[in-house]
Order: sequence, then C-alpha cells, then structure tokens
Amino acid sequence: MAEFTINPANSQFETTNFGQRVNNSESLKAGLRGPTLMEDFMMREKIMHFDHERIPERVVHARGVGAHGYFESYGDWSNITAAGFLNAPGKKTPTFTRFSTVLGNKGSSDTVRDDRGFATRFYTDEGNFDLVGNVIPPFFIQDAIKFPDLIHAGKMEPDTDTPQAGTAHETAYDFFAEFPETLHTVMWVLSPRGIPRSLRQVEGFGIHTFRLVTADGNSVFCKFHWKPAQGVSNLLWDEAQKIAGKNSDFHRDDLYTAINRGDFPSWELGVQIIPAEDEFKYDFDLLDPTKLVPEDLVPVTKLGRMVLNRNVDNFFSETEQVTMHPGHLVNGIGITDDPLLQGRLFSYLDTQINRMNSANFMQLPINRPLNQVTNNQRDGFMQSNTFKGNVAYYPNALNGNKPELASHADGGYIEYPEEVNGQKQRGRPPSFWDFYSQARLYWNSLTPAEQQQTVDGFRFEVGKSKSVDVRRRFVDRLNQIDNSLARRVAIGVGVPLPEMVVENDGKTDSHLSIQNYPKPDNIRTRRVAILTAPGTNQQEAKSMYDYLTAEGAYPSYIGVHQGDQEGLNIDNTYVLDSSVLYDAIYIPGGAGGIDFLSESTSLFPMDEPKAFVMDAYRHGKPIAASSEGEQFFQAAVEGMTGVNGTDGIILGSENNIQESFKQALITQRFWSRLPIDQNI
Ligand code: HDD
Repeated sequence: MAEFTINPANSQFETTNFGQRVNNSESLKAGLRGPTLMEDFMMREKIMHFDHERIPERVVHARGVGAHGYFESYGDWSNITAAGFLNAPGKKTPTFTRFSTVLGNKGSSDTVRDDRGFATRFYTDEGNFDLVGNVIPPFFIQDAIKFPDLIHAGKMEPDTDTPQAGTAHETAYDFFAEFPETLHTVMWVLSPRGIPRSLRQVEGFGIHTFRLVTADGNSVFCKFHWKPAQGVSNLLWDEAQKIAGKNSDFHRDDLYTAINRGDFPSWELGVQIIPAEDEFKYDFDLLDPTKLVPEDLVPVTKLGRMVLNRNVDNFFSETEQVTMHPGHLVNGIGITDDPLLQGRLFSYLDTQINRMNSANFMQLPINRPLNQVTNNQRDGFMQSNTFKGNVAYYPNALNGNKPELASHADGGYIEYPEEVNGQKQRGRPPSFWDFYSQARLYWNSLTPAEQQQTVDGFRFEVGKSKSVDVRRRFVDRLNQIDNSLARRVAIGVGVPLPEMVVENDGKTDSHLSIQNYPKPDNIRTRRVAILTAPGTNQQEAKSMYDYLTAEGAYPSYIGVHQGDQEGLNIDNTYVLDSSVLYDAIYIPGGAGGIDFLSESTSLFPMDEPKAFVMDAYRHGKPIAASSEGEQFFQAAVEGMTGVNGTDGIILGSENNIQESFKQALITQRFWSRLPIDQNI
C-alpha cells in the first residue's frame, strides 16, 4: 500500500483536493459579521467531503477489527493442491485478517454473545485467496436462500431496532424453534464459544467442504481450520455483559495492544482431508454446512502458520474497505455444491458493489492483488487505471491477442470437472434432514462446567422472549437434543419440564471443549491487576510486577488515584478499571492498604476494591495474595455463596507464590469454582 500512504505529519501545508494551499479555519464572509459566501470553494469542498465520509456498513459482520500478517507454508503440499502459496517449505505470503461480530451494528460492543467472522485474505503470487470463515465450525442454515430470514430474525427487531446486538430476543428464538437446522450452531453460540475472551484465542473454520485440486487434476475434499497458538478461552456471561459497558472495544484493544507490544498472535492453518471415495462414508452429508467433520474421525493436517504482526494504519482504508469474498479463489482450491456456499458466491460481490458504490473497488490498495491485473474490463465510477491503446476486447489481432487466455499450463484456474446431472427442483436431499445428532454430539462433548455455561446462556437468551409460546416451543426443540438440557433450561424460563422423547446416544468428540483445549506453556499477554492503595507493601507489589513483566504478562497497578502513589506510578484506578477487564488479580500485603480499602472514600465507588476481589473469585480467575493481602482476600469473599473451593487461589509469602501464580495464569480459569445445577 506504500504509494498511496500519506503521512500528514510530513505534509507542510494544507491543500484542497485539487492541490491549492489554503487557510480554511474560517469561512469567507461578506464582512466579519456578515453572511458566508457561496463562492467559498474551501468551505464547500471541505463540508461536502465530510458529508460523504460514511459508506454503508456491512449488512452483517458490520463491526470488525483487522490486522496484517503473513502466512508461512510448512512444506510442499503439491501432492494435494496446486496452490502456489502452499508449494514450498518456508514460502511466505502476506495476509490481512478481519475478525467481526455478526449481528451488531458497527458501533455495538465487542463482547456480545454471537458467532464471529474470521476472514483472511492471502495475497498470493497468483492472486487473492480469501478464506471467509467463522469462529464456530458449523453454520446456522443449509441453503443461502434462507440467509435473509436468519439475519432478519437475529438482528434487531424491525419495529423498535432493539436489541442492538445478539440473539437474546423473541424473533430469534421464534425462528430457531421453527427452523431446527439452526440448532447445532445455536448450541455453539450459546456455549462459551459465543463469548471469546480474546480474538487471539479463537479457532477459525472455513465451514464448507472445499476441494483441493492438484496440477494434474486430482481432487480431495477438505475442511479448513485455524488453530490458535494462544489456546482458546472465553468469558463468562456476567463478565461479557459488564465489559460491554466498561470497554466496548475490549477485543479490538486486546488485538491492537498485543500486536503493538510485539506479542504477535499466530494460528496454524490445517485441513481435514477427505478422499473423493469417502464422500458418502459418514452419517452426515459433506455438503451440509450445518455439520462439522469430527476431528476424532478425520484429524487436521497442519499446512502452515499465520502470524499477525502489523496493525492497520487507517481503519477506514483497510479494515472498512476490505472486500472479502469466498469466490476469490486461487488455483488448487475449489468449491463444492454446498448450497450455502453456492449462494454466498453471489452475495458478496453484490453487497460490495452496494457498499463501495463502484465496480472498481478491487483497485483499492487493500483489495488489489500483488500480481498485475490484466483484462478487458473498463471504466466505471472511480476508475483509477489509465489503459493505453484502442483495444479492450478479445480476440484481437491489433494487440496480438493480448492479454492472452491462460491454459492450466500457464497457471490458468483449474476448474474441477465435476459431473452435474439432475432435475431442476427446490428442496433438500434426505441426507440433510438430521438436525439434532451433531447438536447432541456438541452438548455431550462439553465438560459439566461448560454445559452449565450453556444452560445459563439459554436461560438468559430464551428467557428474554416475552412470548411463553416461543420459550416452550424452543425448549421442545432442545428436548430433541437432550432431555436434561431441555429440563434445565425449562425450569429457568418457566415452561413445563418436558418428558424424554429421545435417548441420548452418548457420542462425543474430544476436540470441542474449551476447558480441555491445549494450553500454551507461557503467560504472555495475560492481564493482571495488582491491587494497591496508600500503605501497600511496595516491595511485594513491585516484585510481582517485575516477575510478571519478565514472564511476558501485562501487569497493571490499580490505585486510588492516578499519578504517584507512595512511589508507585498508577495509571489505572478503581474508578477506571474493574476485575472483568483482567485475567487475574494479585493483592500484595501492607497493613495501611487494607485499612484504607476497607473504608469508604469518594475516590472510588463504594466497596470497589472488594468488588474487584469478589468478581475475580466468582469468575474463577486466578487470585494471588501475600501477607496482609491474604486477610483482605478473606474479608472480601467471606459470606459469598455458590462459589466453590480454593482452586486457583494462591496465598502465601511473596516469593513462593510467583511460580504457582504463573501456573494458575496458564490454566486461565478455574471452572471448578463455578456452581453447577446438574440434576433437575
Ligand atoms: Fe457471510 C460478510 C462469514 C454465510 C452474505 N460473511 C461476511 C463476513 C464473514 C462472513 C466473516 C465478513 C467479511 C469481512 O470481514 O469483511 N458468511 C460467513 C460464513 C458463512 C456466511 C462463515 C457461512 C458459512 N454470508 C453467508 C451467506 C450469505 C452471506 C449464506 C448470503 C446469502 N456475508 C454476506 C454478505 C457480507 C458477508 C452480505 C456482508 C458484507 C460483505 O459480505 O462484504 O455478502
């Protein structure tokens, strides 16, 4: 993007858009107190441009955050694909990735409960390949023609334009109850997967079954996966809701900060490879996007690694104007007859022409491929190329038939010669009609604590429906998945407890739980609040701060006021910050501090330091306390009910807690502390 980049700091004088240097702080008037003159070209141009600054936000996935990076292939994968970016070990390809929530408007909060987009553009030598996926492996619907219905039901209700983001409202659950193919994905969104702790700690999925095609035309089916080196982690709903108020940019800040501090997040790109002869081997249809291929059945082969190492310079130019499209394919990667994918191929170009207001949006720096674009497409709004000569057609003798048509040998796109035969009809094959098995597989694969989070999620979301009928119909659908799940939700949302109608087959997959997901071996980027006050033992506070910093974590002193507090430089206070914004807390000793914190003061809301500890405790976060800090911890949590035990609570003297605190930070959350109401 270099040649289009402007650094205002290096530009001495302000000019109009046609280059005239100007002084445009005041408008041109007839007399200093007189009317403004129409002839003031500076004012007209400046205000006109401002009036046109906005473009339509994306109709879905409006809120996002993007970052540049690179992809590095682990090997030569030409045995399965002709894709050039995968054909040599160590081969690097620039990328741009945009994460997004789905339903909320551009100004909504990051931590809403929702699926999330994980869209990556690979700027390969052979053109752009966009992998436009989500953080949840199945999708809600089987056929693209239902997408407008899904989104109308899930987004704000049209009469009131509420709620702003998320599915916790009547129309969503009315639709889900009426259209049960949605249930598998709804289960995922309502589980901890729907409220990630960080966009660096999510998996990504291409969802559809794609094709990989070799240079000599052999093909296998594949599912794309992104596996995060940072592990997978989620928020609790109570945290997510509070964060939405405390810092609605929580996920964006987290990504920007990690990249700015050099803690570059990375993901391995993997594929589940399914040989052509296995197309009909499974008890689900590979063309049905509401199903995943369990990794216990088909393991993921890691092809390479993506590192996000550069934040955008300008949100609008890059993140807002990037036009991802599942139809941006490169040689060696092909599509299948998945009816959701087929419809997507139409939608993206169409919506982008609407958003960008011109057919030439692929000429923008963030969109154009690295290789030369040569074709006979011409003109249109905002054409920025100057084409020489009089020929814009093919075949042509005048230009010697340039640009030429590329054969496979010239790197031309290889269409897989799939046989197609059938009667024209609307409908879906019988192999698409099972809506419950994989929802059950997912439910069964969650740990008891994750199941509880999911039940709590349903109680909240379904409970937001004013219509008892919607609540009852939805619980009846859950009952098709698992009776205990349905009963636990039913009791919360005030509808009759359903009798069992299907036996749970007990099938599981070992790759679906977050709690059991492999953890990184370090605590880089973990945010730790060190609670201080006048009288805090400085030496203990500093020692932990230095230890955590050396381990790559992000500690912060929380103090009573900003600035110098008895030698500690305080950035964050009990007014500015809350426990929900941190992964863990540490309470150093110091008698004065404890006395002070137990008194009320107008410098922070009543009992805020105690609330810090109570929230961290009931949210299952690691808590360390030393010396008198231990007494403060005990005083804060005394009398709390429902929270179980002391897992992840590290008490002791200054030095012997540091290593245990590190181990607790690696675990990240102690689910055993959270209550479970299994037997209903
Ligand atoms: Fe979509 C944007 C992901 C089905 C229509 N979609 C969009 C984005 C992501 C996805 C990540 C944002 C891209 C970015 O960051 O710029 N969409 C998916 C996935 C789907 C899916 C993983 C199912 C597997 N989408 C889907 C269907 C349709 C659309 C079935 C329409 C029939 N999606 C769109 C869109 C958007 C879009 C309206 C809005 C803005 C845009 O395309 O550029 O065309």
